[in-house]
Amino acid sequence: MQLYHHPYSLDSQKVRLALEERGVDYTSHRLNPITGKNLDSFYFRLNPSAKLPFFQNGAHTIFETIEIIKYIDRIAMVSSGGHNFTPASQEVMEWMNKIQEWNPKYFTLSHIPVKYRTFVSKFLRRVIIARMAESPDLASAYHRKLREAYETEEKLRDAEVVSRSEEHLARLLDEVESKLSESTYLTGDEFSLADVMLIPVLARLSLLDLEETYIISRPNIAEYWFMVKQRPSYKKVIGRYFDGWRRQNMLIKTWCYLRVRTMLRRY
Ligand SMILES: N[C@@H](CCC(=O)N[C@@H](CS)C(=O)NCC(=O)O)C(=O)O
Repeated sequence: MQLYHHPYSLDSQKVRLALEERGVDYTSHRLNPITGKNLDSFYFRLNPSAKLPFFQNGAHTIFETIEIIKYIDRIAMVSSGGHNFTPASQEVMEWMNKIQEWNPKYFTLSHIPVKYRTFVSKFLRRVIIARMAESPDLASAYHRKLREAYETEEKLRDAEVVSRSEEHLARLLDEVESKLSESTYLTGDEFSLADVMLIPVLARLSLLDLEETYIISRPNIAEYWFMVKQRPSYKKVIGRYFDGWRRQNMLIKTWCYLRVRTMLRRY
């Protein structure tokens, strides 16, 4: 089983947490979307949307986060022979879908200083153009990606788009806060796939230095966040890249890569 993912990608984090929690083995392929590695032609041929995560098991390919997680859950159930296994309940599925409905893209980008955001976006447009020249047979897919990049920039200039995303997130977190007043985890006293979906959202808020506004202000979520960070799966998938000094380290490395490539005009 092959997983194309990256620690920066929130949806990839969800899938990797599910793999760790369910103890499923896989071959990992890291493609950094900030440096445009997901735009390489080999990946475009596998997955024309160039998005992450992407899952492949033999001839079977899956592009959607929730579908990948459901597949992982089935594999884990089959390989355990059904022991100690309860399939995801209706409630777990509802929470998974509800969390997935919040798209972190505009929210995240709107919290990145304009200077960095513009630099990365220009870099990625150049990567797309360079890859298109190398693989003219993929031109239409690359053109679509370029249009997508311009559309994202346009949407970010629309204050309505950003505030809608903020309101959506606040509503979701309010609902989580109220649910966590009744149970330890999102859907009861046992950790479930609904928690797997929620943890990366909280990690994103923490990465953007927004814990105070969105997490600490909600005491049940704050307590939950502290608790789930102790899990080995969190440490392996997220903590190892973003806790404490590691966060600066990771961001600086990516930033230096982009600066050097831009200076050398190598895209
Ligand atoms: N439909 C996909 C969406 C995944 C998605 O939006 N991935 C983002 C990162 S979390 C991505 O690949 N962004 C890079 C790009 O769009 O080029 C899913 O449900 O998994």
